[in-house]
Amino acid sequence: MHDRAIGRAAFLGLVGAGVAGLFYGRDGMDLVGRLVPDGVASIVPTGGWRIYTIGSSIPRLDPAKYRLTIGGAVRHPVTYTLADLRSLPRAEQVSDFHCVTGWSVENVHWAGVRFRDLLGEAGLRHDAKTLRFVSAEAPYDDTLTLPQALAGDVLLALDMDGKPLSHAHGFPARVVMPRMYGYKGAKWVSRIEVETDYTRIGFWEQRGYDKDAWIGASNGY
Ligand SMILES: Nc1nc2c(c(=O)[nH]1)N[C@H]1C(S)=C(S)[C@@H](COP(=O)(O)O)O[C@H]1N2
Ligand SMILES: [Mo]
Repeated sequence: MHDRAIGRAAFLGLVGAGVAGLFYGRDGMDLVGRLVPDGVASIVPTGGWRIYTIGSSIPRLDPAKYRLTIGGAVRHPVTYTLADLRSLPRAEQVSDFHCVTGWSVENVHWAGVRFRDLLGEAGLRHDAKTLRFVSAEAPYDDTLTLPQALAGDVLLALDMDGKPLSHAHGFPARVVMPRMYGYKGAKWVSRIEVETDYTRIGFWEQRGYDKDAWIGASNGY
């Protein structure tokens, strides 16, 4: 396990040097998670996370101006406000989170919207095959197939551990796919493009990572 983790870290260095921004403690919550003594840190719900962004600072989306657009192979393109998203049926789950570089956070409590409910109003065209999640943090994006996105443990998360997502963790919306590595889950999602093929690959996949990022069965495992 250990040398595999090192191998993956080396791989990350090889393909992504200078691209991945890694921040510790820039966000209030994460700072708390790291400053409290060890015994207490284990009960701080955000403990263990590393905050990733491809830019030089954490995007701060204005909740009043935020819009999520759904377009592409749909019958009716839709634009949702944050209040619209919060009025959709609410789903909750507890799942573990794994980054491909070797760190994990167990028992993350997510709440948000299942893609079945999110896509209902737009309506998928018969030729729809994939969902491309476009982050407000350009050019970050990633794609899930419809069967992957519509699975019962996948959601567009709005809350983490009982509170709205922090800016660092992707406020106001991020994709959660717990059976795949974390890079499949775009933070700061502002657009869902429904596509008719599975040829476009996401930000990290363009840099060498697997498109189907199954935990334990991809990226060299
Ligand atoms: N927009 C955006 N989404 C992103 C990333 C990123 O850099 N930018 N990093 C991904 C990776 S590799 C991981 S492991 C998780 C990390 O989530 P966290 O920053 O909330 O810990 O976010 C994913 N989503
Ligand atoms: Mo990651």
